[in-house]
Amino acid sequence: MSRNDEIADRLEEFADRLEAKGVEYKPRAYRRAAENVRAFPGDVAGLAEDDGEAAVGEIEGVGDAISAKVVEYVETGDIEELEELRAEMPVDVEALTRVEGVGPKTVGSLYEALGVETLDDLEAAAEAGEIREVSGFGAKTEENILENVQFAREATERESLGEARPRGESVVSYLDGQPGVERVDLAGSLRRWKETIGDVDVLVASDEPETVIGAFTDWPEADTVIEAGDQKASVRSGEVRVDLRVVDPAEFGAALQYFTGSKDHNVKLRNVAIEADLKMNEYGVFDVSDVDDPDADQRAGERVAGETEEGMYEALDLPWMPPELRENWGEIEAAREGDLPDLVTDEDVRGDLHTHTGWSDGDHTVAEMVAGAAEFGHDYVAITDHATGPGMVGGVGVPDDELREQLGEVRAVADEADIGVFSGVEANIGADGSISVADDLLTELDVVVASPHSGLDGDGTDRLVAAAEHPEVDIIGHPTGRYINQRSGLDLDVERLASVAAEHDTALEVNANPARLDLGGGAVKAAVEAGATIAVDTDAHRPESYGLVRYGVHTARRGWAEETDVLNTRGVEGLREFLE
Ligand code: DGT
Ligand code: CA
Ligand code: CA
Ligand code: ZN
Repeated sequence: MSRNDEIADRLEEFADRLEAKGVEYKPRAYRRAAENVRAFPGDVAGLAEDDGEAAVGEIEGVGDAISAKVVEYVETGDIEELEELRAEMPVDVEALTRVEGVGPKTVGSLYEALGVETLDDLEAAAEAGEIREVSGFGAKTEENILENVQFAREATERESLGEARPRGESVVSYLDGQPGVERVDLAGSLRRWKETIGDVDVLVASDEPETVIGAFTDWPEADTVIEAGDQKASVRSGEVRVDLRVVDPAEFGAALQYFTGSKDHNVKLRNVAIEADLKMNEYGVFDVSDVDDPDADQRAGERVAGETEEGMYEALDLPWMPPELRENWGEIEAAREGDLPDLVTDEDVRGDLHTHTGWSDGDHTVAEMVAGAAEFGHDYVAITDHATGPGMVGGVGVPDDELREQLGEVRAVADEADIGVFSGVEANIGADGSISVADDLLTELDVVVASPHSGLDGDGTDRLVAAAEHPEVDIIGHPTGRYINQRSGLDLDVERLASVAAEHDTALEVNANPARLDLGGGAVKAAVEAGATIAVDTDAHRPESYGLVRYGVHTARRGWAEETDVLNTRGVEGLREFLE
């Protein structure tokens, strides 16, 4: 988490706590300030340190009162008024509001009526039937809470990949080049690009563990040192726990393999080793055929591998496999058969087929979004602003007549652009699977993304199947509508959806925004197996977001997608063929 995110989180907490108390208007101001601080291109904390309140107050949406609080936070590490609010109503507002349907106002009411402070309290109150007795609440709310509380509990314990990945990369680049560091790499779920991360695991190969541990605990982004030993240490950086292990360079490959996991992958591999009279662990692979008691010593037997990860797999007669595959979803069997997929890479992606401009809820013009795509290195981009329809509240959606007007602008930009520019729309999929844009307009547009934006619970298969069958729909956008750690989205029979999509030449999206990653890895695997084409798109609302595509690519890799499975690895001509 960047320092901007950290400040924004505090401002959002402020807003939540004010709202829980029933304060009007002010929460909106804090939320708006939080949003602008989060999106601010510079370092707000640095600005506060160097130039003080006045400079912070220059940020859009940040008034005098809030800029003073930002400066106070940067200087002291907390905000007195916020601490008072916490003392006044000692609720875990962040955890509680993670329960779908529970907002700050609900938190306030349940605290006043029942003394609910934590997720455990909330669950207990719902189970006891106490919530339906509170005025303004009903049995439905209570059921909803019981259904969603576990999801929220897990969410509070795990960070999103989008938060954790930059932290992990930052610590790796910091350690790389520190004295004594021979090799450094990420391990764990972060190296596997899992969509949520329990903690960040980092491995260093070194003969000077003390020096390395010292450098690690001095990492400027480390807020607190949780523990520091001879070979390992843990720090907290923002919301993320970072675990470092320092290992003997001769055993780095073994440690990297072991600590990358997943646990299920490792368990399966260890059995493969045992069958071959080998012992595999975090120190290496050892031939134990002449050893009486292989368990007596971790390094018993003759070392066959350990220095490199490739060597570890080779010792088992297996090819090295990309970390994204290591979930025991069949990769070891596939490796034995020589059937591992040749995974799509970041470099394979040639364009983005889902982007927004100021015509809907983006911040930029068509020309700016196109220029951004070109600068990112794309060969083409599709402009797909929101249509009106179910789920488009607050005037975000663009009515059909304005979309027609926009089409003129997109075509004009396309004439001037150095890259391919496709006109498009992001239509809404209604509860009955209907598409929220007139057919004759859809026909005129190059790319039609159709996405669910409302009614995002229960089973969505029929709805999305209907949309995938629509002759003008090219891509189903963020199919489940989930928000990582916030809402689980629609349940889908992915296999059925994917086979219909394949039949109708409709692609299924991997929305690369790390708040979504939708479809996720497991669903991509089912979709690809059923023959569907995948589109990896960022849903960019500003040019800086094109870079998020890597989160989508690695999610597609977790789903075994190859270059040929992904629509936007094609060149302009290949893409046109698919769209027609
Ligand atoms: P996370 O942190 O919950 O997102 O997931 P991981 O996979 O990063 O798990 P973590 O941090 O507990 O441990 C890192 C890796 O170390 C894990 O992927 C596999 C390995 N590992 C940890 N504990 C065990 C274990 O008890 N058995 C085996 N075979 N491997 C383990
Ligand atoms: Ca981990
Ligand atoms: Ca760990
Ligand atoms: Zn979108």
